Amino acid sequence: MKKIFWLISVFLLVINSMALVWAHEEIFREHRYVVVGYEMSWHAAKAHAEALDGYLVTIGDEAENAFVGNLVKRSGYRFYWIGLTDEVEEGHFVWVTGKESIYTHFGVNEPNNLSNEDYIEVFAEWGNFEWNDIYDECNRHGGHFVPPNTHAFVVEFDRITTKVIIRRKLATTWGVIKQLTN
Ligand code: MMA
Ligand code: CA
Repeated sequence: MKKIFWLISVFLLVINSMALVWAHEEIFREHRYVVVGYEMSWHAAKAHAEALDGYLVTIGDEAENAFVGNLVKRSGYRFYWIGLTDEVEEGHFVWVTGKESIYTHFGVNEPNNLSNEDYIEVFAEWGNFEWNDIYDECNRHGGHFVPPNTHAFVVEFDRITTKVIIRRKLATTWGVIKQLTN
């Protein structure tokens, strides 16, 4: 009887710890995109993306912007980092991959660099997935409150890395994942 109790406890512990990270993935134009539901600064998200052998998502046109936005929205998150910053030179936006920023999708009056905002995030609930520059923090929006568990980041992979590999890498980084689905 005691043994069963312990077995059930361990089982519940494992199930519970699996609820730490949500990750959703999908393929678009031969690239794989993974939404990682883990709240952290832009720099930390960038480092995690690179640790997975990917990079914070780069967005080259309207179709890709809509694809990424809808993927995040379906996965239930409200805000997400993309791989764009002007931290080196104010007003000069570059992608984490070094690519020049040509296509942009900033909201009206953005980027406004309010108190020196250098990192680009998207509010998935804004109609057309418009971009905003913000601080290197995932939960400080001036007077606006960002509820917990709403901020994610999107990792892009050039090659079609298999789900199994990504799952293993995510597991190595965070130990556990709750879901990896289309
Ligand atoms: C407003 C707007 C943005 C700015 C955030 C900071 C909600 O949007 O001024 O440009 O980044 O506030 O909270
Ligand atoms: Ca802004």
